[in-house]
Amino acid sequence: MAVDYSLYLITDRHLVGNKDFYRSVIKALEGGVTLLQVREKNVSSREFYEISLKLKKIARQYDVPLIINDRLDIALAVDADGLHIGQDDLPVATARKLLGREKILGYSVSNEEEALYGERHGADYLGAGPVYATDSKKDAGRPIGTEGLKKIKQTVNIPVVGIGGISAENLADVKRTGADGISVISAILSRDDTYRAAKELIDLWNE
Ligand code: TZP
Ligand code: MG
Repeated sequence: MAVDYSLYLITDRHLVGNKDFYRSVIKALEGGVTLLQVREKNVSSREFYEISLKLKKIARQYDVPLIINDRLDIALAVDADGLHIGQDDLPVATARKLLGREKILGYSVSNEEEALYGERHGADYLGAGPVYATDSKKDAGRPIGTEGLKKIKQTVNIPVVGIGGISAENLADVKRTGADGISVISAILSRDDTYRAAKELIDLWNE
C-alpha cells in the first residue's frame, strides 16, 4: 500500500476542549490530513475499540489509512490499516508476525540504533522524536532536534516521520531534514478550526 506520510494526525480526545471530537477529526481530514492514528490513553478496551471503529469509518470516507496506537488486538479487531508501537510495546518482529505483511507497522524511535532495529525487524515507517519539547506526551524524553531527526532519516531506508512539538512555525526546519512527513497532535486538535490548521500545515509542507 502506498502511504502518504505528509500530514499524520494523532488523536487525543482530551485535547479538543469543548469541540466535538469526531467533528474535529473530520474537519482535519477535510483540511488535508493524509494519515490518521488513534492514540487514546487511560481508556477502557471497549471504549478504545468503539472509538477506533468510528474513526475507521470516518477515515475510509477520506481514503486515509487508519493506524492504531499500542494495541494489536484493537488493530485486528477493527481491521485497521496498521499498528504503531513504541519502545515499551510488543517487540517489532512479534507485532509484524501477528499483524501480517499487508498491514502498516510503525515504530517510535529516538536515535539511530532504535531506527536500525525497527527497520531490520519489519517496521514500515518510523516516528522519530520528540523533535521539539511537547506537552502532549509526558514521558517523551529529551528533544532530539532537527539534527537528531536528520541523522535517523539518513540511517534507514524506510519512511521517517518527525513527531513532537511540530507546528506551522517550525515545519520548514523539519522538512529540511529530509523527513517524509510530520506527525502532530496539538498543532491540529488544540486549534479551534481544525480544518484551517490542517490546511495550513499541508500547504506549507507542499510548498
Ligand atoms: N510521541 C513523541 S512526542 C508525541 C508523541 C505521541 C506527542 C506529539 O504531540 P504534539 O502535540 O504534536 O507535540
Ligand atoms: Mg506505545
